[in-house]
Amino acid sequence: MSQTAFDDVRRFASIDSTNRYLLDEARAGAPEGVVAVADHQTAGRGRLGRSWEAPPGANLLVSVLLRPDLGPDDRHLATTAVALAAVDAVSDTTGTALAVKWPNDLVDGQGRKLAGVLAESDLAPAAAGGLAPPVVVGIGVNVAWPGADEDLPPDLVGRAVSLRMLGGRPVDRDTLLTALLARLGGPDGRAAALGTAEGRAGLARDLLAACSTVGTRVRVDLADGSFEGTATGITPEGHLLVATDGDGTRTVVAGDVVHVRPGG
Ligand code: BT5
Repeated sequence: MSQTAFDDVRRFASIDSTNRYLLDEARAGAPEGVVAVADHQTAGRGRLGRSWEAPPGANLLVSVLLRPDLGPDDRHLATTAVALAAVDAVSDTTGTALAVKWPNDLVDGQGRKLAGVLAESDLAPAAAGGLAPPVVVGIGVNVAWPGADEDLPPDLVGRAVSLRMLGGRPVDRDTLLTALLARLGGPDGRAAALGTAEGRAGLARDLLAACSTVGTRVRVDLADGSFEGTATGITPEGHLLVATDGDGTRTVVAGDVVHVRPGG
């Protein structure tokens, strides 16, 4: 079982993207457990070419390098592991309870996004022999920015929130990072759970328990079309089950999703 410590923390005042940095390190043979954290990203990435906004010095911007023993169907659980570690870390440090909006957002009780998770893998044969393929999982957590709705670009007003706006116990970025890495690493951490069938089942169970999407009406936008229905559950691999209007239950795979929005 993996007992990675996540204690090789590399800090950057400014970098294009901590995910990009760790993917390059992974291609050069870096082991599981390297962490990259930045005060500022000049090209912070979201999914599908979208961007991640954060002014310098305000928020937690961090990526971790995993080399989990996961099949292609289970890969979404790497995102889940980091998302759940972050939910726990935010609760530990601020007392604030968050939910997971499937597939990759942490949201408050009003559905406003407090954090986003981006997993990127490189399935090419490892540069250094014998290493499992890397999955770099990055998370941006809004700690101090936005301070209020007025700070946000118009398209994010009412859709984004920060720990500062939520007003729990004040927390600094380093304290939150330490809590996150503690929840992720070690024998009982979320990363170790990726390595066993029992651990993966536990991640899927905990995702279901934390997930604000299940039980709601959703519109699922895929690259080749959209459909509506009611989200009814999460599979053991972390996929979303949606009872469609007239087309039975569909299993939605995170990698195929452009958006999951509230349905009509
Ligand atoms: C995500 O993508 O939510 C994944 C974000 C991952 C960011 C981390 S930071 C460290 C690491 N290094 C990187 O380069 N990235 C990772 P997605 O689901 O595609 O959401 C992106 C969308 O969220 C944008 O198009 C905006 O609408 C919105 N958004 C951007 N910045 C935001 C913020 N600070 N808070 C809330 N929403 C934001």
